[in-house]
Amino acid sequence: MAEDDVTLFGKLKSKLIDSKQKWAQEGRLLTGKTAAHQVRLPPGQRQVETWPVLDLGVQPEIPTHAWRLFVDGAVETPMAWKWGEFTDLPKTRLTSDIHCVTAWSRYDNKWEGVSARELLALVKPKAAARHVIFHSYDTYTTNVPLEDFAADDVLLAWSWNGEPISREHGGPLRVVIPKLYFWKSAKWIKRVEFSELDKPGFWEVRGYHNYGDPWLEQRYDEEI
Ligand SMILES: Nc1nc2c(c(=O)[nH]1)N[C@H]1C(S)=C(S)[C@@H](COP(=O)(O)O)O[C@H]1N2
Ligand SMILES: [Mo]
Repeated sequence: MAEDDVTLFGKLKSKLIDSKQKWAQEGRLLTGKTAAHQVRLPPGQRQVETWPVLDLGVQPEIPTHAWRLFVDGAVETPMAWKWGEFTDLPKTRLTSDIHCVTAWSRYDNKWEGVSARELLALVKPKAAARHVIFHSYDTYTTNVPLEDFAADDVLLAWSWNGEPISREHGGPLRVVIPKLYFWKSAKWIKRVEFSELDKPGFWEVRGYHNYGDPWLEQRYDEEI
């Protein structure tokens, strides 16, 4: 880790992280049920109207003039964008549900941003690329298979329900991957890395499932 990262890590909510890690060890919230994707509410979830905030206790402030997005790794054309360049890319609007591993689900969130498909067409992953690793401004990381990133409901969003995404919810730009638990949707995204090898992220190395399908209730790592 860079020195900056170490300083930032020292400030993280270690109590909160410890207790979420303990949930994984104890298998808390598991119902033992699974549900087909046709069922809107995945097993063990409850619908909420609010939008809870979950993070590591650090909400980085990235003014758009200093903001950059890097897309690199196993791609033919690595790219970097400044804010205005990124928001000039072709836009996508999508509506999707959020399912957080802490058991809340929030329906009908309207997003605007750049679709993963658009991004893939620009950077062209190499044939050997299998995984996508998200790196965020708060040092958070999370991993998904390339085919899940390539799904047609995935986007890098700057707007939620018609407003810019607030800092606490990951603005200026966050990832949205509706079919996986929301910890896979990195807030404050800084770098999208394509990789031949998988690289389990912040929660994935702390007892959470490597894939995280809400309908299969893949909350925690089975090895624990
Ligand atoms: N960069 C970053 N992204 C993150 C997190 C984080 O701590 N840092 N938390 C994850 C978790 S556990 C969840 S549930 C969602 C929460 O997003 P929200 O605060 O907008 O509800 O963001 C995910 N993305
Ligand atoms: Mo979460």
